[in-house]
Amino acid sequence: MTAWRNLSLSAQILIALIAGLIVGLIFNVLAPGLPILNTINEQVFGTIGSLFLSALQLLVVPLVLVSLVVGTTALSDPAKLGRLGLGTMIFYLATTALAIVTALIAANIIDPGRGLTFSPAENYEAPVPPPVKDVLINIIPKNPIGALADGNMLQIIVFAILLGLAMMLAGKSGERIKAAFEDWNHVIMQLVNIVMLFAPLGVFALMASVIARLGLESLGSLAAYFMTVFGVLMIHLFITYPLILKLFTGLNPLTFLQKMRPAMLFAFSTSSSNATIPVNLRTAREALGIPNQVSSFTIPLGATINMDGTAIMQGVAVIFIAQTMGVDLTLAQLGTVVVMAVLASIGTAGVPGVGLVMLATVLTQVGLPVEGIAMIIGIDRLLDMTRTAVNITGDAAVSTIMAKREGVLDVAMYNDPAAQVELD
Ligand code: DAS
Repeated sequence: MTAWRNLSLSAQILIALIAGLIVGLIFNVLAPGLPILNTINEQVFGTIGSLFLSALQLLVVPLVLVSLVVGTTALSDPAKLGRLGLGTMIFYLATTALAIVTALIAANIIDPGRGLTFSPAENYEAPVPPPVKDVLINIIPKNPIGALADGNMLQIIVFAILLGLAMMLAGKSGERIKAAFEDWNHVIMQLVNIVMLFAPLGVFALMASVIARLGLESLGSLAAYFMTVFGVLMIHLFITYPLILKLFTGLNPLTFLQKMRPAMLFAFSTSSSNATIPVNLRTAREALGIPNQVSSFTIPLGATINMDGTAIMQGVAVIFIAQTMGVDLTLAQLGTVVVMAVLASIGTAGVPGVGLVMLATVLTQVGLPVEGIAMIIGIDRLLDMTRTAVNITGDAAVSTIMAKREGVLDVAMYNDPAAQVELD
């Protein structure tokens, strides 16, 4: 037991994933001759998996409300709304939107969910999407408490943003409430960590349950999903970021990627943008030539509002889950996915697994059942490590662009191969 406890959460989840695959395959092969296995699968694995998915959903409303209020107050802080602040936010939101559009296009071309039929309940009915007019009219909640109770995510997001803006206009009272929300945000992050402690058990049960039900062919679709997300993450990392760096700074983007390696590795190992802030700050100041006056604002802000890698996973996951349920998302629904992923990433702090919690938000908004997460949760940790590395690289790329545009980038240091960060 102590050996297990000494393992990192990523290692525990990886072992749970492999165990779930093996047990699921055994059940899938033996169940026809041993019907009792179906009962065990549904009653035991199904129940544990549903409990874990419910725990993930439990986090969504408090996480979105609190982290978005905190995110909005940070964004609307007058001191930060100068040219640097506005420029940084525009670049962060634009790169995230570009990331998810790339993901949606790639997923629609590759069709990773093709051939896999997954329905959370036998009598699953694909929801009829509300017309765009209704979505827009209903975006402002008549009753914010009702929006929270119903988990109406777009209305919660609008309410959180308005509340955050109001706090910035409310002087001392706003300051006190903002401080309270910042405390709540810290508590909610601990709640995410508590739920993540059960991730190995949840991943094992969900993988065993899905593989027992869907068999080997589902592994093909899961591999297609994994490779689609991974492929778009690589496009964003090695094509999109170098292109925007070259376009907006004229600097050699290969130098940037080479100097980002320690921070990328740290983010990959921790699956946490927040934990990587110190390393990313050191990389900005000691290797990329970004002065403290810029990096001390752009890097922590990016760790919170800029999650390009997460948006990529959410874009592919929504298309994958819709495909396995035979749902063709309309253009309006795809637009909602882009808006939801960009808005949802604004407040969400960078801690392990938070992208999957936010995926529940996006799925709910386009009428897809959260149970679809059961198919992809097993391999999500591997993708979380990769997308966190992409998230923090995006933060450093925009920071480099902003420092160059402000005319304060130390170009000599940027081009100096000896200027590196060594992870001690
Ligand atoms: N692990 C999150 C981060 O730290 C990303 C995610 O969960 O998608 O950026």
